[in-house]
Amino acid sequence: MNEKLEFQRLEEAAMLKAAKDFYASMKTRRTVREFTSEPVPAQVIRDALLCAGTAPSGANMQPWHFAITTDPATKTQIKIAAETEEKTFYTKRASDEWLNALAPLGTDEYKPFINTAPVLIGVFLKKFSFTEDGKRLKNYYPYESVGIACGMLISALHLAGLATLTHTPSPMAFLNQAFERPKTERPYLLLVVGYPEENCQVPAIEKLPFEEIVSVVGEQTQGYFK
Ligand code: IYR
Repeated sequence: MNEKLEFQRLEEAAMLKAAKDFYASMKTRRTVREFTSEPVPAQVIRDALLCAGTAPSGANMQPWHFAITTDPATKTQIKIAAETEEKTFYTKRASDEWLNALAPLGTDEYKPFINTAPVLIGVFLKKFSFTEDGKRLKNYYPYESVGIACGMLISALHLAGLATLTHTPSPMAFLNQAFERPKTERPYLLLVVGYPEENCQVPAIEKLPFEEIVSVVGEQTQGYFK
Protein backbone atom coordinates (compact mmCIF):
# COMPACT_ATOMS: atom_id res chain seq x y z
CA MET A 1 0.00 0.00 0.00
CA ASN A 2 1.29 3.41 -0.93
CA GLU A 3 0.52 6.83 0.39
CA LYS A 4 1.20 10.28 -1.00
CA LEU A 5 4.65 11.62 -0.17
CA GLU A 6 4.66 14.71 1.96
CA PHE A 7 7.61 16.69 0.71
CA GLN A 8 8.39 20.29 1.36
CA ARG A 9 9.89 21.84 -1.78
CA LEU A 10 11.97 24.85 -0.77
CA GLU A 11 12.90 27.94 -2.71
CA GLU A 12 16.55 27.80 -3.73
CA ALA A 13 17.52 30.57 -1.31
CA ALA A 14 15.89 28.64 1.54
CA MET A 15 17.71 25.46 0.45
CA LEU A 16 21.07 27.21 0.49
CA LYS A 17 20.39 28.69 3.90
CA ALA A 18 19.14 25.41 5.38
CA ALA A 19 22.20 23.49 4.20
CA LYS A 20 24.59 26.20 5.37
CA ASP A 21 22.92 26.62 8.76
CA PHE A 22 22.82 22.86 9.39
CA TYR A 23 26.49 22.47 8.49
CA ALA A 24 27.43 25.52 10.58
CA SER A 25 25.76 23.99 13.60
CA MET A 26 27.02 20.44 13.06
CA LYS A 27 30.53 21.78 12.61
CA THR A 28 30.48 22.92 16.24
CA ARG A 29 29.65 19.44 17.52
CA ARG A 30 32.45 17.97 19.54
CA THR A 31 32.74 14.73 21.42
CA VAL A 32 32.80 15.73 25.06
CA ARG A 33 34.41 13.90 27.97
CA GLU A 34 33.77 16.39 30.77
CA PHE A 35 30.10 16.63 31.71
CA THR A 36 28.17 18.40 34.47
CA SER A 37 25.64 16.38 36.45
CA GLU A 38 22.85 18.84 35.62
CA PRO A 39 19.71 16.98 34.53
CA VAL A 40 18.52 17.43 30.96
CA PRO A 41 14.88 17.78 29.86
CA ALA A 42 13.40 14.32 29.29
CA GLN A 43 11.30 15.67 26.42
CA VAL A 44 14.48 16.55 24.50
CA ILE A 45 15.77 13.00 24.92
CA ARG A 46 12.39 11.60 23.88
CA ASP A 47 12.21 13.69 20.71
CA ALA A 48 15.82 12.93 19.78
CA LEU A 49 15.07 9.20 20.17
CA LEU A 50 11.93 9.57 18.05
CA CYS A 51 14.12 11.32 15.46
CA ALA A 52 16.57 8.38 15.54
CA GLY A 53 13.61 6.05 15.05
CA THR A 54 12.78 7.75 11.75
CA ALA A 55 16.06 6.54 10.23
CA PRO A 56 15.93 4.49 7.06
CA SER A 57 16.52 0.78 7.65
CA GLY A 58 16.80 -2.39 5.58
CA ALA A 59 13.25 -3.49 4.66
CA ASN A 60 12.08 -1.01 7.34
CA MET A 61 12.91 -3.62 10.00
CA GLN A 62 14.06 -0.84 12.38
CA PRO A 63 16.73 -3.06 13.94
CA TRP A 64 17.49 -0.79 16.88
CA HIS A 65 16.68 -0.50 20.53
CA PHE A 66 17.57 2.44 22.73
CA ALA A 67 17.78 1.81 26.48
CA ILE A 68 18.08 4.83 28.70
CA THR A 69 19.14 5.32 32.28
CA THR A 70 19.57 8.25 34.64
CA ASP A 71 19.87 5.93 37.63
CA PRO A 72 23.08 6.42 39.67
CA ALA A 73 23.39 2.73 40.64
CA THR A 74 23.00 1.60 37.02
CA LYS A 75 25.48 4.23 35.86
CA THR A 76 28.01 3.10 38.45
CA GLN A 77 27.59 -0.52 37.36
CA ILE A 78 28.25 0.51 33.75
CA LYS A 79 31.22 2.68 34.71
CA ILE A 80 32.89 -0.11 36.68
CA ALA A 81 32.40 -2.64 33.87
CA ALA A 82 33.53 -0.19 31.16
CA GLU A 83 36.67 0.76 33.12
CA THR A 84 37.52 -2.90 33.63
CA GLU A 85 37.32 -3.51 29.86
CA GLU A 86 39.24 -0.35 29.08
CA LYS A 87 42.01 -1.25 31.49
CA THR A 88 42.74 -4.44 29.56
CA PHE A 89 42.40 -2.48 26.32
CA TYR A 90 44.96 0.16 27.27
CA THR A 91 47.37 -2.20 29.03
CA LYS A 92 47.07 -5.36 26.91
CA ARG A 93 44.77 -5.52 23.93
CA ALA A 94 45.49 -2.29 22.04
CA SER A 95 48.34 -2.40 19.54
CA ASP A 96 51.00 0.31 19.68
CA GLU A 97 49.62 1.62 16.41
CA TRP A 98 46.17 1.99 17.98
CA LEU A 99 47.53 3.64 21.12
CA ASN A 100 49.50 6.07 18.96
CA ALA A 101 46.34 6.95 17.03
CA LEU A 102 44.54 7.65 20.31
CA ALA A 103 47.37 9.64 21.89
CA PRO A 104 46.19 13.05 20.54
CA LEU A 105 42.78 12.45 22.13
CA GLY A 106 44.33 11.94 25.56
CA THR A 107 41.90 9.14 26.44
CA ASP A 108 42.62 6.56 29.12
CA GLU A 109 40.87 3.77 31.00
CA TYR A 110 39.14 6.08 33.48
CA LYS A 111 35.59 7.05 32.52
CA PRO A 112 34.27 9.34 35.30
CA PHE A 113 31.81 10.92 32.85
CA ILE A 114 29.74 7.71 32.86
CA ASN A 115 28.74 8.57 36.43
CA THR A 116 28.66 12.33 36.09
CA ALA A 117 26.59 12.77 32.93
CA PRO A 118 22.84 12.77 33.60
CA VAL A 119 21.76 10.39 30.82
CA LEU A 120 23.20 7.22 29.33
CA ILE A 121 21.68 5.70 26.22
CA GLY A 122 22.58 2.11 25.40
CA VAL A 123 22.11 1.47 21.69
CA PHE A 124 21.41 -2.13 20.74
CA LEU A 125 21.37 -3.78 17.33
CA LYS A 126 18.80 -6.44 16.58
CA LYS A 127 19.95 -9.02 14.04
CA PHE A 128 16.44 -10.46 14.16
CA SER A 129 12.91 -9.26 14.66
CA PHE A 130 10.22 -11.42 16.20
CA THR A 131 6.66 -11.62 14.92
CA GLU A 132 3.78 -11.66 17.38
CA ASP A 133 3.66 -15.47 17.27
CA GLY A 134 7.38 -15.66 18.04
CA LYS A 135 8.68 -16.32 14.52
CA ARG A 136 12.23 -15.09 13.96
CA LEU A 137 12.72 -12.78 10.98
CA LYS A 138 16.10 -11.70 9.68
CA ASN A 139 16.84 -7.99 9.76
CA TYR A 140 18.63 -6.61 6.72
CA TYR A 141 21.63 -4.26 6.84
CA PRO A 142 21.36 -3.86 10.61
CA TYR A 143 24.83 -2.32 11.03
CA GLU A 144 24.22 0.32 8.39
CA SER A 145 20.72 1.01 9.72
CA VAL A 146 21.75 1.42 13.35
CA GLY A 147 24.74 3.54 12.34
CA ILE A 148 22.47 5.92 10.45
CA ALA A 149 20.03 6.06 13.38
CA CYS A 150 22.90 6.90 15.76
CA GLY A 151 24.05 9.70 13.46
CA MET A 152 20.58 11.13 13.50
CA LEU A 153 20.36 10.77 17.28
CA ILE A 154 23.68 12.54 17.86
CA SER A 155 22.68 15.30 15.43
CA ALA A 156 19.27 15.77 17.07
CA LEU A 157 20.83 15.98 20.53
CA HIS A 158 23.45 18.43 19.33
CA LEU A 159 20.89 20.69 17.64
CA ALA A 160 18.86 20.63 20.86
CA GLY A 161 21.86 21.94 22.81
CA LEU A 162 23.18 18.74 24.35
CA ALA A 163 26.67 17.29 24.21
CA THR A 164 27.40 13.61 23.62
CA LEU A 165 30.18 11.11 23.82
CA THR A 166 30.00 8.05 21.62
CA HIS A 167 31.61 5.43 23.80
CA THR A 168 32.40 1.97 22.48
CA PRO A 169 34.02 -0.08 25.21
CA SER A 170 35.07 -3.39 23.79
CA PRO A 171 33.85 -5.98 24.45
CA MET A 172 30.64 -4.44 25.73
CA ALA A 173 28.47 -7.46 26.45
CA PHE A 174 28.06 -6.06 29.98
CA LEU A 175 25.69 -3.48 28.51
CA ASN A 176 23.06 -6.22 27.94
CA GLN A 177 22.99 -6.96 31.64
CA ALA A 178 23.13 -3.35 32.77
CA PHE A 179 20.38 -2.28 30.38
CA GLU A 180 18.37 -5.50 30.82
CA ARG A 181 18.43 -6.41 27.14
CA PRO A 182 18.21 -9.97 25.75
CA LYS A 183 21.31 -11.71 24.36
CA THR A 184 19.77 -11.60 20.87
CA GLU A 185 20.53 -7.87 20.81
CA ARG A 186 24.11 -6.71 20.21
CA PRO A 187 25.36 -3.76 22.22
CA TYR A 188 26.27 -1.20 19.56
CA LEU A 189 27.36 1.85 21.50
CA LEU A 190 26.94 3.72 24.72
CA LEU A 191 25.92 7.33 24.23
CA VAL A 192 26.74 9.62 27.13
CA VAL A 193 24.53 12.74 27.13
CA GLY A 194 24.55 15.98 29.09
CA TYR A 195 25.97 19.48 29.28
CA PRO A 196 29.70 20.10 28.96
CA GLU A 197 31.56 21.38 32.00
CA GLU A 198 32.18 25.13 32.08
CA ASN A 199 35.83 24.90 31.03
CA CYS A 200 35.50 21.66 29.12
CA GLN A 201 38.62 20.89 27.11
CA VAL A 202 38.50 18.98 23.84
CA PRO A 203 41.38 17.80 21.67
CA ALA A 204 42.45 20.28 18.97
CA ILE A 205 41.58 18.20 15.93
CA GLU A 206 40.96 19.07 12.29
CA LYS A 207 38.40 17.64 9.92
CA LEU A 208 39.60 16.70 6.44
CA PRO A 209 39.07 19.35 3.76
CA PHE A 210 36.36 18.98 1.12
CA GLU A 211 38.83 17.99 -1.61
CA GLU A 212 40.07 15.09 0.46
CA ILE A 213 36.70 13.59 1.26
CA VAL A 214 34.94 14.25 -2.06
CA SER A 215 35.80 13.29 -5.62
CA VAL A 216 34.02 14.48 -8.72
CA VAL A 217 33.55 11.76 -11.30
CA GLY A 218 32.84 11.89 -15.03
CA GLU A 219 33.57 14.45 -17.70
CA GLN A 220 30.17 16.07 -17.45
CA THR A 221 30.59 16.57 -13.73
CA GLN A 222 33.82 18.53 -13.93
CA GLY A 223 33.17 22.06 -12.76
CA TYR A 224 30.08 20.94 -10.82
CA PHE A 225 31.24 22.70 -7.67
CA LYS A 226 33.01 25.45 -9.69
N1 IYR B 1 37.34 2.55 23.83
C1 IYR B 1 38.53 3.21 24.37
C2 IYR B 1 39.52 3.58 23.33
C3 IYR B 1 39.08 4.51 22.25
C4 IYR B 1 39.03 4.02 20.97
C5 IYR B 1 38.73 4.85 19.94
I1 IYR B 1 38.78 4.13 18.06
C6 IYR B 1 38.44 6.23 20.18
O1 IYR B 1 38.11 7.07 19.14
C7 IYR B 1 38.50 6.71 21.47
C8 IYR B 1 38.80 5.81 22.52
C9 IYR B 1 38.12 4.43 25.22
O2 IYR B 1 36.96 4.80 25.21
O3 IYR B 1 38.97 4.99 25.91
